[in-house]
Amino acid sequence: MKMNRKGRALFSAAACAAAVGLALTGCTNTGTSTAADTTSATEAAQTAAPVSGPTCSLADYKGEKIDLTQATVGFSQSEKEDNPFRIAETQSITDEAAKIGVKKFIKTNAQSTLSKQISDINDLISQGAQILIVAPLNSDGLEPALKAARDKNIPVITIDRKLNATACTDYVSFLGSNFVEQGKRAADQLIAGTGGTAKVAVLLGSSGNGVTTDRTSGFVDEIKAAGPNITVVAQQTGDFARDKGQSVTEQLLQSNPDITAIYAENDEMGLGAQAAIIAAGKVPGKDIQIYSIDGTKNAVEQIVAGAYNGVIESNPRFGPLAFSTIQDFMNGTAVGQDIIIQDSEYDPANAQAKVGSAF
Ligand code: GZL
Repeated sequence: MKMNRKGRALFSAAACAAAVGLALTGCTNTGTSTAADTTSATEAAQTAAPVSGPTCSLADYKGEKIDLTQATVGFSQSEKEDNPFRIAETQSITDEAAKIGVKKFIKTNAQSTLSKQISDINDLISQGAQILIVAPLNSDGLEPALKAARDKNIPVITIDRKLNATACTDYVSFLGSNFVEQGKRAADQLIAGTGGTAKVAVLLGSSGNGVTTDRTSGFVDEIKAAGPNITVVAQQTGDFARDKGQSVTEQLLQSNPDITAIYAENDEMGLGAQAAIIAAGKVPGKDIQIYSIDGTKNAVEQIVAGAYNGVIESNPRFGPLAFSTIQDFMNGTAVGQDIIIQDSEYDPANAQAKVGSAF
């Protein structure tokens, strides 16, 4: 069977997708050798914006001063670790605990189940945790666990997703990104990359957390403000998962064959969408552009390969900042109630040079 160039590109991509389980990692989609930069990952440490808002001190919180090298620290992770964001986040916390020499470090994983996160946190408390680092699954619902910690004046540092609770009372501080800004920046990338004209499908994250709400509002509001010829033709959740991102995109492409761009609220869904685009006989990054948020190596490599169009970073490496915040807090320093990290971004112009910073 004689294939034209587009057919060859699709075939090689589909074959590659099949070979590597749709990750398309290290595969090229343009038929040219654009092997991604495989230099070792430079751990792109988080940088926080200067604290401007309210603060919280040990005295304010009514906690007791604890020496981390003599302490038991518990970490409650939310989602199952089949997403590089979660893997990198847990690794960062674990590595920093070891680097600091925490006497006892215990980590749990709620497997994306709220009831399990509540029981995990209660278990950490029963095992003697004197400080808790929590990556909340949802913005609401952790109240029973937060109360259990509060009753023992155990300080809770939240990372990653923000709780609908009271800082410096229910928890000490929130460390995380500005998710509205991430959505806005993704919209700006899409507007620039499409030349201002596109029919866009939005792959929403999981419901019940502020990350999805904010990444959606930031994106939609920026499209309204700066993309008059950009039309959002569909919004559907892919639950931050690759397989669901693929299945939802397959359906959306059938019901909206004129879609020319995808905005996925995390890279895993964006990579699932890429597989669906290939399966539909179209060329990702060209026939249908893809923009997402996180900064995983799998996605950034696809930008290098010309089969993906933009990624806004959501840096998961909270270890150093979480523990430096705890150290300051224990030394009596008033720490910010909201500590907002600054995120980088990847596009076709910089992806080759910056892929080593992806996770
Ligand atoms: C963001 C985090 C999000 C990631 C997704 O801080 O909560 O959850 O962007 C993950 O990859 O599912």
